[in-house]
Amino acid sequence: MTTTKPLDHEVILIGAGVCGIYQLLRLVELGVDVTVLETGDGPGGTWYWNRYPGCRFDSESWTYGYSFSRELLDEWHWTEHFAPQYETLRYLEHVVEKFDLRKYMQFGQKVERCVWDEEDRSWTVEIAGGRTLRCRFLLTAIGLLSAPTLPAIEGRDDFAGPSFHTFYWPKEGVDLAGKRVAVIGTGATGVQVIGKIAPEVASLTVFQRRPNWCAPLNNAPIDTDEMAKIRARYDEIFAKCAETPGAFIHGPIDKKFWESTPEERRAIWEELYKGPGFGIWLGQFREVLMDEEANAEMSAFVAEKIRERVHDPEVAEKLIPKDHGFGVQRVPMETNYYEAYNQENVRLVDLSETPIERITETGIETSDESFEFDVIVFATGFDAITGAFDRIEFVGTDGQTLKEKWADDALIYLGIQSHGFPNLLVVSGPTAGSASTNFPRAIESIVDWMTPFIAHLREQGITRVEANSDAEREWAEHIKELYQMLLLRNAKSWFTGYNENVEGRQKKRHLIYNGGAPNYRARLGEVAAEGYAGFEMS
Ligand code: NA7
Repeated sequence: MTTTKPLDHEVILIGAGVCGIYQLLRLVELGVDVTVLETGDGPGGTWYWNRYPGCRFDSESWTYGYSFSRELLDEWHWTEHFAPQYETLRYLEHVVEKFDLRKYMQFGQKVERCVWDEEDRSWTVEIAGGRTLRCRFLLTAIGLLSAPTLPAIEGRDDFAGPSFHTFYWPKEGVDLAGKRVAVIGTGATGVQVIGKIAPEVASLTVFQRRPNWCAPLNNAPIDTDEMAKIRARYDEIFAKCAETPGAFIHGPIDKKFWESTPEERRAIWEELYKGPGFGIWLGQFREVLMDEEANAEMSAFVAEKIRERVHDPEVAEKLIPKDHGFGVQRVPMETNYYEAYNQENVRLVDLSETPIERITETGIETSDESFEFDVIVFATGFDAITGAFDRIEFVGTDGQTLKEKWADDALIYLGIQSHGFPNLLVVSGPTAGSASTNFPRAIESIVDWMTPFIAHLREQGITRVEANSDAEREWAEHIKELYQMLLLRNAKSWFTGYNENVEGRQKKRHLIYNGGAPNYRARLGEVAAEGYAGFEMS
């Protein structure tokens, strides 16, 4: 099959975030003619967009950087164990400059529609503004949490002052000092914002629909000596991340929950609560995330902590989740979050008692009160994982769109390719190993698989590759089974693709690979060893 219309590029890669940057680098090394289309005005993806106060890693910084270059590891100094957004953005910009990748990137290019041309075995990519580009293979690195969602509250656009979703926090910054601020939403983002801005604003009113189980981040600075020690341990650090299910430095302990005494369990949790990052969530007994009873005991421990930290018992009770246990939704890591509620200028409004009725020109009205604000912050989350795909119209064989195909659940073999969408390769998306893990670690695994796969296609002169529908169905079954192992299957959160603000997303879906990063990696390896089983190539 020959292409009758000229191709602009062999590969178009959408997205210049953590995933796109590394995939680009490897394609350039391979000698592929590739261009990157990115909506933002610079690289960085998540770390380019989310500029809200308090935005920072929940992964240890030194586990989040790319591992492929010793030189890069040796020259970069993370200043904190959990780096703030601006430092991470600087890091990613540094990677782009160091490896001279900017010349392959086109910024301010919002992809709106991608259409498969069966005759030519190519994709036509339509960019906002009317430009189109054609390529043989289309790769997406469009982010897992890059489609922010605003709540459908009456009068949302009536507010006269500044109001924005945290994802679109103004680049030039917002001076909140002395302002009356509302924050709607208490997920990982809201919790970071609240802890950070509470001390500087005149008043902060938090509108909470459902509380989350939050735990202390326990961040600390890294000085030159400590950074040198971390550098010396990089091999050991990445080896540890390679063996844990979440690809974090924290993995489940060997001790069995039911073989330890309540006192022993408590002592372990006490230590973890004082320790850094996700240790309290992912570095403990496996059973806590799998067994209702074990989970209830752990939840009671964390509830006690909340009661200790929040002075007003009524407020403390409102901050303790009653509809789900610890760790079955994403655990927001906090700094000063619970203490913020002890400040005179901070107030919690429980929307389960007094729901928001409307947003007005001057503030927010609940069922029993009218509030005036200078700024309203929406920390209301994302149309997670598939949202970014839904916002681009991908038209595959027979005119079917990906959005239509994924209306009920995401069907995509290995999280890499969806049947009916030949030559469309997803580097980061639903059901792959990246969504539930320390992102760069999982991304490196996928890119290190994807790159030889593309090399194979080129070497063999393959111009069309499509995932087999049987392989796709089996993978979907496997993904569903993996959900059954974990309590998170019951959660109404982005882990199950649930979002009240998006039409049709009030139903649980299976968007995450819950089998652990090592198993996902092993599966990719087997598929490659079997000559890319499950992919039809011609
Ligand atoms: P999340 O974790 O999805 O949190 C969104 C929050 O917004 C959550 O507390 C929601 O309450 C709340 N929300 C959503 N819609 C409304 C309305 N209409 N009214 C009131 N409150 C609402 O998103 P985040 O940005 O915090 O975190 C996403 C990920 O980013 C995080 O996991 C990290 O990996 C990074 P709900 O719980 O649905 O009742």
